[in-house]
Amino acid sequence: RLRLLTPAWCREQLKPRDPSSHKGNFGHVLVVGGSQGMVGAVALAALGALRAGAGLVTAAVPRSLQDVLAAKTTEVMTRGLPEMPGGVLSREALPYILELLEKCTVLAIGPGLSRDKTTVSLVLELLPQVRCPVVIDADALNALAEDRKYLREAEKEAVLTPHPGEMARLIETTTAQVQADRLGVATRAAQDWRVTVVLKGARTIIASPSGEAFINPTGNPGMATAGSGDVLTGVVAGLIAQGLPVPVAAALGAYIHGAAGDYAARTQGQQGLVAGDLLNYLPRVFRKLE
Ligand code: NPW
Ligand code: AMP
Ligand code: MG
Repeated sequence: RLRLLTPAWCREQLKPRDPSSHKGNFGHVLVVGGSQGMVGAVALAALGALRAGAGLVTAAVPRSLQDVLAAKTTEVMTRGLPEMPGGVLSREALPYILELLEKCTVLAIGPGLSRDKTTVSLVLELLPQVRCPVVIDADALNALAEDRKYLREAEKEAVLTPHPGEMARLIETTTAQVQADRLGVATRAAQDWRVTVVLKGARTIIASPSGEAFINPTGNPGMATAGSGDVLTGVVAGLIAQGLPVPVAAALGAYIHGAAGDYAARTQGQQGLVAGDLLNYLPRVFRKLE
């Protein structure tokens, strides 16, 4: 059951906005990520969620990064969390994140978190307690690669968005092995762990726990640039926030993210494309699908 994503399919998934709707109708995304030197990843994810139409976005980062994040993301609400020396999240952040989640529709976790040991243990302790859908990316995936209990055992509504290197860590193999059987790797992981898997890279594969898989035709090598994936994480979370089923949001998000990259490449070329450009082109993609 492999389908090619098409504009027609994407159009069917997006509903017009009720004229009397308000921001509370479009969900609240919580982004948890960041560490000293990687606050940009959180900014890109948070703005990606807003550009995908989320009603509200809160981004929570180590306390020392909060002001910089706020300055970079005008429309995003920011929170500073307990941190360790070195500007990484400490385990004391756990109750604060759980409290923030009470008001949120979806959690996106991982961009820029770092692979610090304490942060890894925070992620591993947090995930089994999350009751809303969750988009797991970047260093949150690397945390799961150190302890797969959550993937094996937990009841969850989750999207994993690994690039081939992250997927290789998760299944203890090499990037080359992942690339040699992208469809097989993605579909097996989705079924084994009962999650939606977005295996990124040229021709992204989206595999759902039910055994359905999509292949994404959009995107270009101009998107092989720092922060591209962080934008995707936000877009998928933003679509989930608006009530789309998790596998649909994952597939639609991958298509739209790639299409934004294609717009950017058409007007500015591939070479100079940066992840922030994807944010600027997202509205055009949505308009074309409206
Ligand atoms: P190789 O070498 O080919 O075996 P890492 P990261 C592979 C944050 N960022 N096709 C490839 O492996 C992130 O959010 C922050 C094939 C490559 O060497 C994370 O938290 C930014 N292989 C953190 O940085 C902007 C592929 O994976 C290795 C592949 C680390 O994330 C940047 C690299 O993966 C960044 O987003 C493909 N398509 N793609 C910021 N401004 O704050 C990847 N690989 O070691 O997990 O490092 O992805 O940079
Ligand atoms: P990350 O490595 O997490 O920053 O994610 C990179 C993003 O850019 C993913 O969404 C990839 O699918 C996309 N991307 C990277 N290289 C290509 C490529 N050659 N063709 C299409 N999309 C790409
Ligand atoms: Mg990434």
